[in-house]
Amino acid sequence: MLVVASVLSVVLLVGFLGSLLLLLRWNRRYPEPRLDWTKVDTEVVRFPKGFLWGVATSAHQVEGGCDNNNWSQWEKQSAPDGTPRISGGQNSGAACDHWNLFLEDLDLIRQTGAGAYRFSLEWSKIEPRPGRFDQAALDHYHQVLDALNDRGIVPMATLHHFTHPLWFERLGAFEKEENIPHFVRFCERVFSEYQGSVRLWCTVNEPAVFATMGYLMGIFPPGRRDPGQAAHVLRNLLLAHAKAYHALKHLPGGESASIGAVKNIFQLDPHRRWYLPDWLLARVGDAFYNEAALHYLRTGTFKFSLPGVLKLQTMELEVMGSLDFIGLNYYSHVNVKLLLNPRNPVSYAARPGDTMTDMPYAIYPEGFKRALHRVSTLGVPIYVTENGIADSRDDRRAQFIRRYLYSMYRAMEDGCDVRGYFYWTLMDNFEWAEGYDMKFGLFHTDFVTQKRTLRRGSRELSRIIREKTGSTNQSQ
Ligand code: GCO
Repeated sequence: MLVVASVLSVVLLVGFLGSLLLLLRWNRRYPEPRLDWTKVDTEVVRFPKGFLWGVATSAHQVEGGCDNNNWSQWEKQSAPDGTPRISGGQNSGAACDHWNLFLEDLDLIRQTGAGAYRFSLEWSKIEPRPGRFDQAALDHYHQVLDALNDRGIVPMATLHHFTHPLWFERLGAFEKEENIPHFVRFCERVFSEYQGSVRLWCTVNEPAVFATMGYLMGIFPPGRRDPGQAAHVLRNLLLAHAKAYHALKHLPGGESASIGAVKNIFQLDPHRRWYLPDWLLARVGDAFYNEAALHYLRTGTFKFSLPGVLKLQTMELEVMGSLDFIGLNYYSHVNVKLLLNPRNPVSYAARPGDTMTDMPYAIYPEGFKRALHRVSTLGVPIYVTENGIADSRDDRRAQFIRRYLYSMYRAMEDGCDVRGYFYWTLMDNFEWAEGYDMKFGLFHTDFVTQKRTLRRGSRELSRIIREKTGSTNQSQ
């Protein structure tokens, strides 16, 4: 009797709170904020002097010759139903041959007007066997850093951007907390090597993407679909970040280095404003994808639960206070809709009328400002470590740049402490499961001749950097 009464009161309470929430938003057409862009003057933007404008890449996506990591193995495999892991059976192969063409590519950065470069150090090349560091690979990145220095380009180095050596993958990678010291040892080695030339360091890239794609959706290696494992991997990656952060801070040069983690934010917004299950679904998805990491970084407590499926709660105080800055990667949001189809219970379809990118998500600049406000709650400076559009026709890129930068400007006006912006990406490259089909580059890459050609739409970024930076009407 008592049980029935408590269940009923919970249902009533949820229903009451749900209706209240929806009533509060009754006058809005959509649950999420939307601007009428026909009324917005994007030319009002101004960015402070010293604002860091950059472009971003990652090793596996551009270097070529990555044949000893978790992705190189994955690219050779097929899914259980026989379909290749990468769209069209492609593999990263020679990629943009950036390993050999980096001098020319760094000249291209200058050509865009940007003055910073976010790139990643390929762990599998530097430490091909546990504890054995490859001098030629270490030397290579010294050459890259020297070339950046010669060109006056500020480096930002990422220590883990989705790839790690095969030996680490075989040990169970970030599935196991006891593997974290391997990552920390790698971080210490490369930090000691390069700290004289690199001030800005990103430990891990997008832990929630890594965990979701690899362990929940099975689209990235190792192709699992296990919510419990996904939650553990997410937590372990963030813990690995914190352990690396403290280890590096204790090394010579650690105090003056600026070390952060990179968080991707994709808002999960309810598709139907009036339908409570969509709100609940959005809430659960957001709890895993966004809030678990932010809460862990803020409080040192990692918690995630799926009623009846899993409950994970741990506390590691070292995670609190492990950020000199937060890197934000922002592209878009998704609208989630609960379907009455047990095989396929969630739809991520965009709203009718949305302008799509070539990836399966819409252009949603309003979300950029929301995401900046959200990561501001961490209380540390922000670098936008990625933002960009896959646009093979190059007919949306210029407007994308204008509107997203307008949103960033508005967030800064509101007080968000944004110190820099890195465009994803310098040139078309290997877009993970999508292979070479997605064209995110400021430069088009011809993968036969390795010729890079500046896209017309990309000039908008250069124009804004040139015309809108360093005016006096900003207090920062
Ligand atoms: C990611 C990575 C990048 C992607 C970029 C475009 O988010 O997956 O950080 O490596 O290429 O985001 O999707």
